Amino acid sequence: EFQTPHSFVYGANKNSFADKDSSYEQALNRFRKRFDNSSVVFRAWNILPEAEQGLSEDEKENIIKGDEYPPGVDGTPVVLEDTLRYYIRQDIRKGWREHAFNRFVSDLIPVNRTLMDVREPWCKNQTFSKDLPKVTVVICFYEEAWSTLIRTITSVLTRSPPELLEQIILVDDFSKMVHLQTKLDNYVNATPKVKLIRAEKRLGIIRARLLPLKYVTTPVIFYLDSHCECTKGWLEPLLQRIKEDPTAVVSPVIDNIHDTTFEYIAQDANDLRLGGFNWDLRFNWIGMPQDEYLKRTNQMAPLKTPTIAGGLFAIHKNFFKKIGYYDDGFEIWGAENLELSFKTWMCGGTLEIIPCSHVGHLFRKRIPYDEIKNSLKRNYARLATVWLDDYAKYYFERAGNQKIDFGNVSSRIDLRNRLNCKPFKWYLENIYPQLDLPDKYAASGQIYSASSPGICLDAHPASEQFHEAVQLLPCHFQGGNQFWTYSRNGEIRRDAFCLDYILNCITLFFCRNSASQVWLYSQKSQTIRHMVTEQCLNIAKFPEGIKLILTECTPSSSQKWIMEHFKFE
Ligand code: LR7
Ligand code: MN
Repeated sequence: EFQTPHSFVYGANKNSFADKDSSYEQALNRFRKRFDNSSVVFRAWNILPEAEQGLSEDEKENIIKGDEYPPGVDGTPVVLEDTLRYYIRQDIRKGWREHAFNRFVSDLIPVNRTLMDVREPWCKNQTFSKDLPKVTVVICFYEEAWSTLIRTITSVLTRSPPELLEQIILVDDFSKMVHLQTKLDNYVNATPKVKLIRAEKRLGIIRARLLPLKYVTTPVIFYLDSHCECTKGWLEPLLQRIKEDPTAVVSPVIDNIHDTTFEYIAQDANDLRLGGFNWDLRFNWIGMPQDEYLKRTNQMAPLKTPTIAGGLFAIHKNFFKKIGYYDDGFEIWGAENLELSFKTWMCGGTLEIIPCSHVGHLFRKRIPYDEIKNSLKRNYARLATVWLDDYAKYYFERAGNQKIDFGNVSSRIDLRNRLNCKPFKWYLENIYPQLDLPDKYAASGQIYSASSPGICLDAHPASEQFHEAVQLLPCHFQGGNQFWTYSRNGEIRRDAFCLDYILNCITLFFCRNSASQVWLYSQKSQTIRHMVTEQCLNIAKFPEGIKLILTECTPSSSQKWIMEHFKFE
């Protein structure tokens, strides 16, 4: 079996690039010119395995060092040559399969790669108290790749003021991958400030986060995902804010580490994203309300946010305890971020994003845990039952009102009562007024064919390839991609996306107040007529199956639709 040479990449590059390189800026510019802003990964690499046999370790390292600058330096993207050898292509595929990101590319990038200082100039002159509270950084991981994990740890160690960083506690959530066993023990033993706790069985991210609490000796805890990179100055502004107000739960600006090229892509400082959610209780990014934005006089000031993504935040140990940590009935993944967000606001704290603190996170397009499907519904049901009051019905309606066993939540309800937390109505009115209530819609639920009952309109939320057509699929009664609302101005929508007709394709696209997104439903004729084309939604039979098309309106039964919960004006 061919052994991938990843391990020498670390050897070769371990100390090859340091922040303090004096000619660094110049070097970087040369580098950029040469590679047109991206680094084509070494040809030397591609030939290495054949040469390998006769080479000493030193010589191997030199081949890799042969290139002036290591790939991914300064957060630049790494683009692979397209003529890679078969075994390398295999290896790339394996990385995607196991981690849902390009592990091969990650493995080429030094674990101590440099990043650009992405902060706005006004952040760089900020002054901090002399006696900021110390922090413990907790990183939970499950089957994480070696290079992403070590790069996360390295970025914390090298970019945190040593006097503020007490320790990093790694929590292994019962991973099986070989590199996370002895090799990791050895790394931890050799690395000051880094501790490792191993779960004895798979706990899921939420319970894994609770595991190290008894070892935390500092006032502040910072939770971090296992595939992140902290940038210069990330820590101080977070600690400063918690020192000022220990009930503030604070998140850095979360930048993107590209899943394919590992490019570090910072958020637009003039349009920072806040956290929101929809009635399916999924987290989403929302824009800053315009009036808030205009009111801002100090661009370093914290931004109040309705929710946080959940993976990267700092919290005072005592406040975390006061609000009852997390619901430890949450399994594997999800819902804990909204629980923390709701109860922070409702039980006396504030939730904020700190514009001067930037941390990159590797966003994945797919969640690589098969187990989450069932646990997610359970988690959401617990969350809705404990925190949403009467509004829980919107979640359950959206989830198809399925009966599911979500365990006992009485201790969580007790907690809420004991803390005397505010009602969810208060939260919605004061903290997240942007969120629409489904009640204001003329219909909500499934849209199904009146002539072939059991056939529903089904669509993925628009993605990069927005031309994915809306499909006709068997109704599954679970909400999800078959949940629609019909707004009083004729949009058939799901959250921020609207049914649209673009380039002869019936698709989902961002709602944009366009006539092409207006659909007129007549309860009498049961037709859905597209305002611009004056044609009707119709089921057409093709050899491959049935498709949704627009045709001239006729009384044909294939044009008859039923909108669930349709209400008269
Ligand atoms: O069973 C598990 N045990 C774990 O320890 C499953 C996962 N994990 C670890 C995993 O290795 C990772 O470090 O938990 C962390 C989060 O899981 P990811 O990275 O696979 O998922 P994610 O980045 O989509 O997770 C987001 O949503 C989660 C819901 O439970 C958590 O709140 C994550 O912390 C959160 N991540 C972020 O907020 C980073 C910004 C992304 C966004 C949006
Ligand atoms: Mn993550």
